[in-house]
Amino acid sequence: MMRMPTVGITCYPSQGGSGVVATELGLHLARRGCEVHFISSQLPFRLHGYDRNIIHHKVEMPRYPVFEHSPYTLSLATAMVDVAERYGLDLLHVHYAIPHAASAYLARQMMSPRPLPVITTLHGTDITLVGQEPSFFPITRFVIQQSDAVTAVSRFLKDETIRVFGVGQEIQVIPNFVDGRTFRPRPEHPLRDKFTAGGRCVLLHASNFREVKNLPAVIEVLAGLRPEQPVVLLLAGEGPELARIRELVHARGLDDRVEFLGHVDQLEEIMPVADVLLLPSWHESFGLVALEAMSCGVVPVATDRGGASEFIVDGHNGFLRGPDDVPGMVKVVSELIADPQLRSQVAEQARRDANGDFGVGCVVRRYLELYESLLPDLPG
Ligand code: GMT
Repeated sequence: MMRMPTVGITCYPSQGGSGVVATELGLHLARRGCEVHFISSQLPFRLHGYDRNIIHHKVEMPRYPVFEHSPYTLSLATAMVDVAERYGLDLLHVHYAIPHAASAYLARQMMSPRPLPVITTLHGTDITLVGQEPSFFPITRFVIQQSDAVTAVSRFLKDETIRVFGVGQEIQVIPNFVDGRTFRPRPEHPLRDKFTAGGRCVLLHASNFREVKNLPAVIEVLAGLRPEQPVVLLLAGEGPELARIRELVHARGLDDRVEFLGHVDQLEEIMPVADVLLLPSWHESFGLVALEAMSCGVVPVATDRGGASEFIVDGHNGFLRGPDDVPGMVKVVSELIADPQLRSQVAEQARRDANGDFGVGCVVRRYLELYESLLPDLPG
């Protein structure tokens, strides 16, 4: 029997979907017997505690007076080679193309002739926004073409990658996943009483507060509800839009209906308190937070632009609306507030669907199969 591969994983360590997916994948691979080496600028934020199969390697970035900016991409490539040599990595799996796939390409060249297959997982804005900047476009295309395998988190993202970059090689769709034991309904949640006082329905938005998340629409949905509808909106996260959104909440006279929670490290601790998740982004290549909400039995009302429609079936396990269709979102949320039976019916379906094809077991197996296909000679 083949031994389990020794895997190097690189991701952004700060809050963001791609770092969450990479870290959770690493944790689950380690549980299945892989030795996993995280190589990144900081400890990924969901990686805490000791695991005998996981080692984190911090990328050192020397300061030098000549450098205006320390060349992280080069330091990362050097760290990848160092870890590959010291621990006998079988492959590198990088999450988010820029600059991680470029560093991995360099590392593979430096290791040659010893093979070090590179898998690049595309997450979203690396293709839909950043990668299309003229200064990044050619190198993004190049590193995608040079990867030994490329995966995308949705069919939408795969199609976008082919359309925008005109790349010809195979891109495998391996969707994001959720662990139903961590993200689960908690009807007896100690915070529920605090937020549901007076029979209030709890709406939640959780993100990194960037423009693409379309936060003004979240506030306008709340403003569009009738004053007598009992509701509270929880806003979890922080980012560049936060100050503007605080002002908007105040200007719309909604201070007493909104709670700013700040950065929440472990979303699973607050998510089950909510009834409805609002995610009206201008686009989402996947929308992991909506899947996590579904697993907690929270009804998603999400953007119809991007990959969320690959796991949300409108009216069945959640709702899809255009990012500028505020009246449409208000209508759906009003119906959910007024009809607890509809809410629980959709929520139950959401929980079931999130833990089927998008459950951690199914998806981690698919990554392992991909690794094995690239390592036919892995010794026993
Ligand atoms: O936009 C974010 O929230 C962060 C970003 C990232 O790469 O860290 O998220 C992207 O990757 C997530 C994980 O695959 C997806 O669930 C998000 O939909 C995607 N964001 C966008 O496409 C805007």
